[in-house]
Amino acid sequence: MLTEINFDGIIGPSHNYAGLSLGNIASASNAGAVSEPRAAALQGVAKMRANIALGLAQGFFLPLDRPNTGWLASLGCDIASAEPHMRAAAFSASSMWAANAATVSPAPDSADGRCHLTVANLVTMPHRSHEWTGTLAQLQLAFADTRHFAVHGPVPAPFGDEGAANHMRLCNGHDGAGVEIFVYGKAGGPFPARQHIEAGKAIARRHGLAADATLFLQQSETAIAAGAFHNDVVAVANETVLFTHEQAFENRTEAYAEIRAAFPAVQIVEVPASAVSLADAIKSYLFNAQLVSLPQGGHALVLPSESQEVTAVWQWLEAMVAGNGPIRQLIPVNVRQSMANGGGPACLRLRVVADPATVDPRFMATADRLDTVERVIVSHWPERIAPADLADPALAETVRAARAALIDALDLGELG
Ligand code: SUG
Repeated sequence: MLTEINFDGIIGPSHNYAGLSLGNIASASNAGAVSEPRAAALQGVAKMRANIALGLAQGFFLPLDRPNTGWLASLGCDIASAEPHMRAAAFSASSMWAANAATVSPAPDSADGRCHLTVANLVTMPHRSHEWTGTLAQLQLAFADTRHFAVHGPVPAPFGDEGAANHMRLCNGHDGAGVEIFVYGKAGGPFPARQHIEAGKAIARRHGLAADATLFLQQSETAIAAGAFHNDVVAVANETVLFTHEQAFENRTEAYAEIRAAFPAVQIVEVPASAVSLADAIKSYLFNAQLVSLPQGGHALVLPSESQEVTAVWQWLEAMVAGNGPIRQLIPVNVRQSMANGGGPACLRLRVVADPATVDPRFMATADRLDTVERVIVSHWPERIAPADLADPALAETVRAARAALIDALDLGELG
C-alpha cells in the first residue's frame, strides 16, 4: 500500500552556527552563536515521535561523515590549515535538512511505475555542495529495491538543484497520479536563486513524468530577496491543497491559472501580504510546515512554534482553522536549534510515497528505534559547539565517534 513516509534528517553532532548561507536570514543573523547539537537532535526526534503519534509513517536518514576531510583534501588543505569558513563548511551538519536531499516522483507519476529519486547537487552553497555523495549512498541503501525505486545521481553543474524544497505535488490521494510542480528561481535581488529551471526539466525527463502533469513555475524575485531562499519557505502543498503566500510566485495570476488547468481540483489557500508580510512569513516560517493528511481525514499544519510568536501570523492561522477551509488543525513543534539556521519542520523531512515494506527497515522509525537513536544522542552528541571549537581536533574526534556509535546501534555498517 503506497503511503507518504516522511524521512527526517537526524540532526548531526556537528550542528553549529557558522553563517554559511547567503540569503538565509536566520543563518546570517545567528552566525557565531553557540549551538546545542544534543538539544537540537532531541528536538528532531521529538518531532518524529509526535508525527508517529498522529498516525503518520516516519523514517530517518543518518548524519553524514563530518568533518569532510576528503573534500578539504581535494581543495588542498586539511582541518588544521583550512581557513575558518572552509573548515566550517567541512563541519556543517546541513544534511539534517532532508527536504534538500532529493527530488522524489512517486511511482504513479512515472512512466515505468517506479518511485524515482534524484539526489540534489546543492551546488550553489559550498558547504552543501559536498553533501550529495553521502546522501546518495543512503538513498541507494534505503531504496535499494529496484523493482520499486530508481535512485539517480545528481544533475550536473552548473544547474543548481535543491531537491524537494523547490518541488510540490498535487494529487487526489498520495497513492494516485499527481501533478508535479518544479519551482525555479531566476533572480533574487542581492541573493542567489538556487534552483535552476534546467535542473527541474532534467529531473522531469529522467523520472519519466507526463508533460501535461508537470509544471515549471518561477519563484518571485521579491520572495527570494526577502529571504525565501527555497520555495518551501513561502509555499507548501499536500494532496489537493496549496498553502501559499501571495508573493510566492513571480507571475501569480498566470501561475494559479496553470495550476488550475493542470489540476482543476486544487484548493489554493493564499495568505495575503496585507495580512502577513513576507518579512513576517520568513520570521515565523508558517509555510515551512509539514502539511499532512490526518488518518481520520483533513489536513494539519505541523509548524514551528515561532509561528505563535508573530501576532499577525498566529491570528491569521487561528482564523483559518476556525473557518471552513481544508486545513483544520495547527500543531506547533519546537525545532528552535534548526530554525536558528533557517530550517523549519518542512526542511527537516523528505517526503517519499512508497510502501513502507519496500524500504530498508533500518531507515524506518519505530518507537524502539527512536529510543535507540535518542540513547546515542544523549551519550555521544556534544552539548555545545562554539565557533572556535571547530579548530580543536578533539571536536572532530567526538563528532566522528558519535556518528560511528549511531551507525553501530542502528546496524548500518554499510554507511561507515
Ligand atoms: O540551505 N541552512 C540551510 C537551511 C535549509 C532549509 N531547507 C529548506 N528550506 N528546505 C540552507 O540555507 C545554514 C548553515 C550555516 O549557516 O552554518 C544552512 O545551511
